[in-house]
Amino acid sequence: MSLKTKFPTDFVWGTATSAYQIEGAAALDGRGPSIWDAFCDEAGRVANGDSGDQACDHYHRFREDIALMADMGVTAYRFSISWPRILPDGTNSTLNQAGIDFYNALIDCCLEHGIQPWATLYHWDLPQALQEHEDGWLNPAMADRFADYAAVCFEHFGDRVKHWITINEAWVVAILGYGQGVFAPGRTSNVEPYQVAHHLLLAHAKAVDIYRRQFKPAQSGLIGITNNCDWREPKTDSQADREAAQRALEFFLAWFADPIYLGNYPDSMREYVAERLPVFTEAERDLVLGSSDFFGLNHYTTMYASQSGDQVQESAVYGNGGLSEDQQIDLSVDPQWKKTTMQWAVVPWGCRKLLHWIADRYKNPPIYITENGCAYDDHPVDGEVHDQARIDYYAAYLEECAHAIEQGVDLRGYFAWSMLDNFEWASGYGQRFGLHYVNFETMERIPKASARWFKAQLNPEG
Ligand code: GBH
Repeated sequence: MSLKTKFPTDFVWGTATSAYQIEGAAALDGRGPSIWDAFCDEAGRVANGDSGDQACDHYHRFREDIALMADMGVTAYRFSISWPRILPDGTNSTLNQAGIDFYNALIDCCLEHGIQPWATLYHWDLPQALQEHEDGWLNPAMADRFADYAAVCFEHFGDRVKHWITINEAWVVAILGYGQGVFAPGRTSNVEPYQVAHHLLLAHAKAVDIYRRQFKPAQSGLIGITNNCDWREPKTDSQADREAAQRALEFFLAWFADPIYLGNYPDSMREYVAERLPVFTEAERDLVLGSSDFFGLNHYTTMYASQSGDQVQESAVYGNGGLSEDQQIDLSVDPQWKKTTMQWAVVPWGCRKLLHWIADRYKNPPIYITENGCAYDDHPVDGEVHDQARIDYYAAYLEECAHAIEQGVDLRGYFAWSMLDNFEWASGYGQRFGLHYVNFETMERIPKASARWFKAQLNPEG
């Protein structure tokens, strides 16, 4: 029996990418630099000195890539729009027509193949001019800059794009960009992440407000935000560890989802972060509350959480799940768990538990998993890539998704990360998440065994 039969017939099946990770053509056709171009230029920031200058050259090869998606049988493609390709200096004083043309062609190509375009407006590539001259996401004015840019996208693409995602993973921007400093713009602080997060939430909400008032009446699409969350399992059955795991999830996901679904930051954060946590004005609260038509979720892995002792634990790869001293939490993994090359543990049941946690806390919202996937050390052997571990990962995670749906969770779609091997941020090209292998010298694409497996699941009749 194919996997597809375990899901509702209108379930959305897709793959996902993001602009800076695949497009390349960084200096072409009027694109302005982003904070990731600048970050890659700083010595020691990205493994191997890699950058997204060429990436997968998707800018020139999108037709081939979309044909590969169509061949898999997916019905949706989640991509992101590069803000500096549309507005090179970040402001709408200069519109880059070549950028508009590119996304028009991309969107049309999707539709010609029967693939619904799901567009993310911000997947971390802030125009460098806004960072340099306006202090980026530390500046509350970024929310208006973002809303202006979003409106340009709605105006040009909203006749065909019916699913919008405002911000990808505000947690990553705040924590990895401003807390741990391992992502652009590379700052380390225990105050700035909370300010940046506040501004990202307001940016999201302003864009949604504009969409709903000015565009939705004619375009009638849906708009939401995508947050990321790894599952946190209590390390022991003790009351302290159960509270620790709950608190860890609140600092991870409820940080962003509570204001949108419940109207404020979680109590635990207000208590533990205290005066460093911004306070919503009444007008802000009203703007943010109810500002997502669906619950976008990126999920990859699971860790145990326990109440921290005196020693704050050192990081795994991207660190300890946030500012752990603020949470008073220690994280660990079971040595039995398999790991991907990112060192992230493969724990399929964590995905089901997280889906239930969201359904319980937010009154069963419609959820789309907008990213789930894994990196392995893939290489072609006689022209084929045998990534059985990736097939096992997807099969097991999707099995847990099917269970969650059976048990009443309103999960409506699933996007595999990623369509292609690509520029994996601070890891450069050293981590391969793709369903398709990319030879970064020749730019040749090879569907991995996992892509063929997906195809078989999605086309049970062959
Ligand atoms: C996503 O972020 C991004 O949206 C995407 O661009 C990226 O390519 C993809 O994932 C793969 O990285 O070190 O064990 O504590 C992922 C967010 C946050 C997920 C940190 C894993 C750390 C696990 N990640 N989390 S651990």
